[in-house]
Amino acid sequence: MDDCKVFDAWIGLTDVEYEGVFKWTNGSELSVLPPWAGGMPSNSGGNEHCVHTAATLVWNDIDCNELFGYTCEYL
Ligand SMILES: [Ca+2]
Repeated sequence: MDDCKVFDAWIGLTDVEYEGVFKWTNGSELSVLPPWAGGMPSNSGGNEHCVHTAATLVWNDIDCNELFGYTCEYL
């Protein structure tokens, strides 16, 4: 494979239940210090309740209806 690109991807983190309280979609608490992008989470427009990684691997909250790839946890 000669092209391995980093792209936006959902990571399964959301604050849809309580604004500003981010949890994993399996209900577990966030136990790490999030590597937020500068100024994030912003809840821009009051409608950014899902978190994705940006190209530089920092995290950003954004509208849950955006179309991105996703990241899976390997168990
Ligand atoms: Ca944001």
